[in-house]
Amino acid sequence: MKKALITGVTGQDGAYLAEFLLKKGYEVHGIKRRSSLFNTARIDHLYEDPHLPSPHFILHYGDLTDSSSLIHIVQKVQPDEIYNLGAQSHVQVSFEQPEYTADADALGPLRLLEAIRILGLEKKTRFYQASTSELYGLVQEIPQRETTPFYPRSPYAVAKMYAYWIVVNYREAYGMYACNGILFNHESPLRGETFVTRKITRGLARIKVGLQKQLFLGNLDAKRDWGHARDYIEMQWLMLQQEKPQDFVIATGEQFSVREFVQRCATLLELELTWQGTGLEEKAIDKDGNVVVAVDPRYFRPTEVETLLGDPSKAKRELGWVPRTSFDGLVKEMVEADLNTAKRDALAVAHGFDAFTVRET
Ligand code: NDP
Ligand code: GDR
Repeated sequence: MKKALITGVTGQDGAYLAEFLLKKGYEVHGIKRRSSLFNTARIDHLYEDPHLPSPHFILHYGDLTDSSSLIHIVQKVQPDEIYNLGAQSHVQVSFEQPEYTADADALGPLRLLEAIRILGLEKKTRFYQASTSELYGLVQEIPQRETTPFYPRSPYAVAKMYAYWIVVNYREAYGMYACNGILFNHESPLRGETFVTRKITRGLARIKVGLQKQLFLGNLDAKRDWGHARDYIEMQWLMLQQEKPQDFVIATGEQFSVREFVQRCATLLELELTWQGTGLEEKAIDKDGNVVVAVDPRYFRPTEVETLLGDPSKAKRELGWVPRTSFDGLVKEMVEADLNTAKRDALAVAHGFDAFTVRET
């Protein structure tokens, strides 16, 4: 039985990947951080009683900023594959916590690669690094492919650029099987509530059932190449099953603006929005004249990535990978999931209970 170790197992991709690998028959180990509240909601359905004779899903406490915890875990697990999905993954937050972001996102992967080396596992353990389209930042070519030059535009992207190159360097220097998946934005009902897609599906669903009045957003003109996380994690696994390690762009090849994402969700929810004004004054108004979506400069970034569009042809050509979920399919799945939750919360409120709320970021 193959063993996989996933950092960031409590995140969106970690949850999908853990489930995927368990179905493939792997023994899956995940690293979770100590937190004062439970942080395993996305993987609770995979939980196995550790008292059972041979559990297939095992969690370990650790942190990407703590080498000793990583070395201990890698030594104990002796994984065939490590998927480094853990990161401070919010671009805007990285402007507020640049040093921590560099520690977790740049030095974290270095610590894992060193753990593999220190333990003499270079020939056994294959390594996947969650690289990102944010590396392209101020884009130098449209669409972006594996050979497009990088121009990172945030502390997050700069940290991920170090990670990208240290993976390439360890592959070349020590012959390690280590790859970068340069993944464009991918979303799902499990997406964190402060990323723009989930913020929109959740916010508009709550507005629909009367739990919230307005949704405040930043740059409505930003364009992204949005895919479904479920499709993208399959590619992470495929990258580690090849004869030779390589880096791949994973994207849909289609892009939409944040405004278009809002509009698609509003249409599904029958909110009948009309757009007015431009720039900071832009708003979307419903048929009763209520301002449903407004712009808040708090959500603008000091340096923005205005447009991203990926070219996944290498992945298609060499791995036979094509994304399965369309943009409309993704939006529909996210809206339906958030509408269900909003209806449940509205029912709780109607019966005098507090509905679960999330602060905006
Ligand atoms: P999430 O933010 O949903 O998950 C991040 C995970 O990393 C969480 O499990 C989090 O733990 C964990 N984590 C954060 N800091 C540390 C730390 N110091 N030590 C150990 N674990 C830590 O991200 P996604 O699942 O969306 O993304 C997965 C990876 O892919 C990330 O590296 C991200 O940067 C990258 N990526 C994501 C893309 C996307 O569109 N989703 C696109 C391209 C790259 P906790 O739950 O405790 O917070
Ligand atoms: P991104 O995702 O920065 O691309 O990083 P995010 O959803 O945060 O932003 C996408 C675009 O939407 C604009 N935007 C807003 N963003 C947020 N979060 N909140 C808002 O209110 C808002 N209004 C407009 C942003 O300015 C941006 O242009 C994600 C993360 O998952 C990274 O970890 C990953 O590497 C990249 O995708 C690929």
